[in-house]
Formats: sequence, C-alpha cells, structure tokens
Amino acid sequence: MSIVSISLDEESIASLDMIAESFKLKGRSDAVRMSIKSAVAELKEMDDYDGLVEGVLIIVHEHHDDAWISMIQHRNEELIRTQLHSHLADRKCLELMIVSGEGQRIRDMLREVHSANKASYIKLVRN
Ligand code: NI
Repeated sequence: MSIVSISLDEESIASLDMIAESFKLKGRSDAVRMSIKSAVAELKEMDDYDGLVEGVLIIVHEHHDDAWISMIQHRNEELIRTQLHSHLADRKCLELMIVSGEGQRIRDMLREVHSANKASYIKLVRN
C-alpha cells in the first residue's frame, strides 16, 4: 500500500470523520478507501448508460446566486423534459429534472455536473 498526501478543507475532513464513525471504520484511510469504492461504483453505473436513458436527476447545492446549474441546464435543454428548483433548509437548493435522451449525452451532462464540484448530492434515478 502507498502513502499519499492530499489537501482537504475542514468540511471534507469533517465528512471523512463522519463517514468513518457512521460506518464504524478504523479511521480516515478506510473512509477514503470506502469513498473511492463508492465513486468507482457510480462511474461504472454511468458506463452502463446505453441507448435511451430516462429518469429523474436530483441535485442539491448551496449556490443559489451562482448560475452554474442554470448554464448546464441550458446547454442540455434537449435532454431535460421538465425541471423544478426548490429551496430547502440551510439555504440549500434542490434541483429536480426529468431527463430523457441518449445514454452518452446524459453521461456527459452528469460529468459536467460532477466536474463543477458545486453539488453536495447528485443522483440519477433511472427507469
Ligand atoms: Ni435556489
């Protein structure tokens, strides 16, 4: 096993400790390993998008005054049948989108959402 050095902000460290505690892991290294496995599983799921993909895309973020999600939605308007923006507690925003389109296009849009690194929750519930 290799030892690597990474930079994390306070919120990420708190999240890592929460993951370790909630899943009764031995420490932060196990929490990082588990998080990587989870991300890899998500990537594999995205690789399975083939043909027509339909579903509900759920995104939670804290960037109400930032047009990032709106720009992604406009760039991908042909994939979004309908959308809803709603406000949650703690100034969080919930985006719900009914999406329908070719798997690769849906995957590209999801990658765009992930790479913006502004959402605290991203989930596509498929048909
Ligand atoms: Ni909002």
